[in-house]
Amino acid sequence: MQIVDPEPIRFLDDEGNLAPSATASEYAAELEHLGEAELREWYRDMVATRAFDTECTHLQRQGQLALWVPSVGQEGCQVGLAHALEPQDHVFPAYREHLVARVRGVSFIDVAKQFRGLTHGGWDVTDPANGNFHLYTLVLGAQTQHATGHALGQLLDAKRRAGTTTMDAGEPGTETGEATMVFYGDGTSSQGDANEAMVFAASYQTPEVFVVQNNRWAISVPVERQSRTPLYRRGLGFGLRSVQIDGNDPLAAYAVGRRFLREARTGGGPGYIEALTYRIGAHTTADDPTRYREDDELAAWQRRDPIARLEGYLRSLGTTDDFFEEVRATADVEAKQVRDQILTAPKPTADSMFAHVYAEPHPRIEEQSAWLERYESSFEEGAAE
Ligand SMILES: Cc1ncc(C[n+]2csc(CCOP(=O)(O)OP(=O)(O)O)c2C)c(N)n1
Ligand SMILES: [Mg+2]
Repeated sequence: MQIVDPEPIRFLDDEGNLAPSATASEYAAELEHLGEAELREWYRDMVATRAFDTECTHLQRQGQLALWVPSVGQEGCQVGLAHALEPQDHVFPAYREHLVARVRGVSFIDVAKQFRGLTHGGWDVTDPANGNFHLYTLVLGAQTQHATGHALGQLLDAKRRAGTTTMDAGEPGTETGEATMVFYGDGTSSQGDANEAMVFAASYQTPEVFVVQNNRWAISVPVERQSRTPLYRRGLGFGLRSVQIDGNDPLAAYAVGRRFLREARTGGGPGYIEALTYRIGAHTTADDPTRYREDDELAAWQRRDPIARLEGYLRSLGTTDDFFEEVRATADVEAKQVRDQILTAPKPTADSMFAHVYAEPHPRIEEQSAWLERYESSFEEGAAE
């Protein structure tokens, strides 16, 4: 059977001209309240993240970070989706969502610290200042399970508030007022975890939005190897509302993200967004993409840079050079601050690794902590042989 895929949803063309696809019209109302001032802040987020990201790559090359995971090229979908979230929503990232972290309130320095081994667990997810932005997850797909579990909890809480205690599968319609968004990649879509998370999401109609940033590569494996069909059709197969968007168009990401999140919060069940984008840089600083990618492919995507695209749109609205220059200069200062701060940031004490294992004191943990203290002090001068 021949299935014809609809055109990916987009509002802006590669130059940033307003040129909505036919598939975009049903989402256009989501953009009506947006003004130039807000779009300028999105632009600032994108440029600041790219400057930070580039600085971290340099820091790694200079031996100051153990590893870095670049997000260059993927700022378009990230900025639109990040701004589509409401403060009460929760976000479960993979490891490349630096811009989403910024918008949710996690500082760049906290993101960078993980890659210098200065923290045993990233930022404090219980601190509301961190915007319900959960920890980076390097075990591919594990975060999809955490997200669906969390969304099930949001659903149960709402049911309890409404006086219901049953948890029947397949019952849409519970207003939760909050949603969960989970990010993962095209390669991760093949993990069992990611597929199981969708089964539970569909069965229980969780208030959740799955976001697959299809950046065309899973390290050296092209997306064609992961799936014979476009990835959004996998979401459809599980019974999720699923669409494909132009992932370098911030407006498309915002419009679809906002609609899907609202539907999730108001009892409409889970959705699935496949954002077509591209990883311009290496997979991580431990990777050399020139060994498996063609220069032409890279060049074609460089011409579709999401930052240049939003710049084009802002210029068409009347934003002038002085704004863009100020944003770039401020981003450079911010990136330089991260460099200065990370080089002098204190190391955590070794026993801080025990601090958050349990909420309350625990004899096994106390025993291990005491052992570590004895072991460490055995290196002190004058310690017994
Ligand atoms: C369970 C598991 N298997 C394998 C790896 C090694 N690994 C790390 S990233 C990666 C590719 C992921 O590709 P994708 O999901 O497309 O995300 P991207 O890195 O492109 O954003 C692999 C195989 C891992 N971290 N976890
Ligand atoms: Mg990928």
